[in-house]
Amino acid sequence: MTIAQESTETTDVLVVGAGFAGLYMLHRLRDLGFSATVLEAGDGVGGTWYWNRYPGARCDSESYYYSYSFDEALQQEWEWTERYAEQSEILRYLDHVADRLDLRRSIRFGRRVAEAVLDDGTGGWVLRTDAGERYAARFLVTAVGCLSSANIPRIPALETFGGRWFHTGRWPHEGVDFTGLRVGVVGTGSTGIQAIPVIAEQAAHLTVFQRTANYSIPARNGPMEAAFQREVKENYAEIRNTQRATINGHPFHVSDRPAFSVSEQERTAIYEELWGRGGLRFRAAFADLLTDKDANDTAAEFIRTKIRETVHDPAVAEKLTPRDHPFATKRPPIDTRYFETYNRDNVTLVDVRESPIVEATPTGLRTTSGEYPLDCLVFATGFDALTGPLLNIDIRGDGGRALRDVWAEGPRTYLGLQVPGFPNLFTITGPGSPSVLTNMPTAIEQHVDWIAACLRHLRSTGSERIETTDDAADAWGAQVNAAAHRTLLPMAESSWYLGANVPGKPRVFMPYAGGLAAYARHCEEVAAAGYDGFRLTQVR
Ligand code: NA7
Repeated sequence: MTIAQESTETTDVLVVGAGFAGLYMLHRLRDLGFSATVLEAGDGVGGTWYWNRYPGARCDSESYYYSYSFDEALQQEWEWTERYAEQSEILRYLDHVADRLDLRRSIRFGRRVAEAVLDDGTGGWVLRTDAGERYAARFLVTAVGCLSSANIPRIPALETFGGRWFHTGRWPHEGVDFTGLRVGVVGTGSTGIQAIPVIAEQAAHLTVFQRTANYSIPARNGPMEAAFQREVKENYAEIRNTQRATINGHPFHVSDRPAFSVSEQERTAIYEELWGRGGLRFRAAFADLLTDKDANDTAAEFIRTKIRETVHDPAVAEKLTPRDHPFATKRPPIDTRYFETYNRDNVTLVDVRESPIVEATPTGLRTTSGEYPLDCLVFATGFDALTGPLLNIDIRGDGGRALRDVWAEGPRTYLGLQVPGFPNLFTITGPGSPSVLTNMPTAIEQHVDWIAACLRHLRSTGSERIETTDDAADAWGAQVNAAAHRTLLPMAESSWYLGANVPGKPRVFMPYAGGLAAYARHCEEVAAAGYDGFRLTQVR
């Protein structure tokens, strides 16, 4: 054994991360008879749902389909309690899965991977944690999530701020009591929109620092009705098939009628009906909302009217009205009484595009329009999405080349699954795959199943190395770019899909916008053609 030194734990496969992706990957690997270890930075399973414990944290996809589909008994026995599960319920679910499948014995908790180096001699991977422990395996699978690297704004003099500050994605496990406090929230993305109404109810005063006004649809959360739960369970096979057959991995299809195929009156009635039902289905109202700007304008204007109707102060309503990007070209949030929150006496909205944040002070935040006194600050400022979680690890491939250098101009992958020059490394929901444009568990299951089948193929053909080629990655990159430009998505210039939220990050549209079903078909064809675009090397 040359991959490992004596103190190195060695397995066939190493998986980094024990969220939805890592847990299922481990289960599939075990099923296939591979030895595998999962390295997880947290002290428990859950990934996203382990770290994001901020007030109001819940999933924007409905609970009955934001879940695993691979285990019929699991989906029959688990009882969701709400239409949208809150963070603690999803964490309970993942804990249950880990116990049920006896996964914990292969997971090393509290291990943050700092470095992953391809051993040129053996062709395997050697990982080092930040505590200096070493792990080795022939194959490495990253299951690090797309939204796990916190984006903390560089506010001058933040270290002088006398109160506590938090990022929503690293929320203290013991919670935060805002009673009697003057709280500032920076950010009005999906997270801020969930947290703001809840914090406003507890805090003495809440000041919201908004950079970009956002479209948001009411979630209409509520308890999971027993009859609906029964109906879902009876029809799970069909529901899962629909999820796999759609663009976003949801159990409903985007309408095939264009927005202007109906009269204005009918269109408004359709929007009203979907607004009343709540949730992400609103985006599926018409076929062309994401491809035709005029069609999109009809949905955008409908939402703007709702904002004006809801928010009593016209000046505040105007600030909350999104105008700089088409509807759903940034991740569309859903909410519970978000716009209504601005009618409260204890809530102030500050537009930081109009009056930018200048610096933190010992007693608050100063913008160009003055100082706002605060006892604590909440950064709902999102993530260094997709590439951040991978680049936080110093990944070195062939010839010691660093992924950070290889991706200096933006990510380059084949299918979001592999990177040329990084053999035997698979990236679950990596950049270039549909990932964040979908219901994540559905995209994760598709990737894990594909990787598992690939590893089985390598074993059965006596192959010890798989590596994608430059040509395949270039061709795929062109397809990712073309798919994005067939939509309006690139029009949102400040979107994290483009990396625009992180100063200095290259502007490249990262997820594959051609739809999950088409993507999965393509991956199947690649495998069926003998792993077209990959080079497989047999054992010598
Ligand atoms: P998002 O969607 O990236 O939202 C972050 C918000 O924070 C957004 O309003 C940003 O404004 C704002 N932001 C970021 N940096 C700053 C600075 N420096 N100053 C002021 N405002 C800032 O992250 P979320 O956590 O809300 O959602 C991420 C995903 O998590 C979501 O899609 C769900 O899947 C769950 P901007 O729009 O960039 O102008």
